[in-house]
Amino acid sequence: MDKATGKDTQNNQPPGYTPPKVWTWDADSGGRWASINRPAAGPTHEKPLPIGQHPIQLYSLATPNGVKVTVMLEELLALGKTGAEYDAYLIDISEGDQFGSGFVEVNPNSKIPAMLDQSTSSPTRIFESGAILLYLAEKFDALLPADPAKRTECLSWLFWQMGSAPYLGGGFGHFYAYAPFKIEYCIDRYAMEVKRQLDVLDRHLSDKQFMCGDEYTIADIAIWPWYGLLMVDGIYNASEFLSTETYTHLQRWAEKVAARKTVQRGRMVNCTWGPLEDQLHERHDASDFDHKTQDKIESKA
Ligand SMILES: N[C@@H](CCC(=O)N[C@@H](CS)C(=O)NCC(=O)O)C(=O)O
Repeated sequence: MDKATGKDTQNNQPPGYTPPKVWTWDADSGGRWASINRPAAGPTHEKPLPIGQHPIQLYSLATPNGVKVTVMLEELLALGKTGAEYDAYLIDISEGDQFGSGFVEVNPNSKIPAMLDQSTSSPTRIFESGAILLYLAEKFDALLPADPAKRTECLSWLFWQMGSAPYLGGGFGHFYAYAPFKIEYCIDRYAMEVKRQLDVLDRHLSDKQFMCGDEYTIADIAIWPWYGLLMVDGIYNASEFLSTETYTHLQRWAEKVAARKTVQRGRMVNCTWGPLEDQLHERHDASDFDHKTQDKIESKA
């Protein structure tokens, strides 16, 4: 420990490391996403996006942010909103598809999910999962309460999710599951914050069925793929580490949402891992769930 600064540089990684005056990119820093991460925006290669027949074109992958949108579209279709028919194309972020020129035109931030609505007078691009959920809810007048006070509460939770989940994914998930070595300081910092967030949700759900009361809304659709999946061990295998079973109201909500047919369908779209029968790499028609899952495709090959 340096008495003057109060800093413990010997425990730095590597020992004695102090950040230089100006940071420079040292290519591969290790970790699961090291090969695709880079400190600049914009396309790296020419690659137009495919475009299908349906009003909605989705370019995505079944990570929690992607699942929000496929669940939303499946919910809308289940409500009879036929204008929500969609083509879902796979964007493989481990291969750098998010840096293709066509994708960057739809999302300058190079992250899935990104969407194109072809039913407007000129195609409308929408990026950021929260903005996509709000756009679809307003377009189809569904899953967002009409009453101003309830709508405001719903949007507060939607934006809560957008601000909070990076601590769960980029913070806790990264250091607990993906970093090339375990760093107690980082894991402790983010485990503490994630447990605080789980407690926020648990207390809120103690006297209601869904995030905004009795109505299932885009707040549930946004929150479940992160916090609901964490509760049912769908991400990071961390439920034991975080003692998630102690959040009983949240657990009840997580299981109730997980049981929805629309959620089960949404989770399958653009999914490239797990059991083959749960992987629907691309979705262009409702019947694809019956005929085009990876188990069926591979058994024909
Ligand atoms: N705030 C964005 C976050 C999107 C995001 O982080 N997407 C990740 C997958 S979950 C991604 O595309 N990562 C690719 C990369 O970082 O290059 C949203 O909610 O849409």
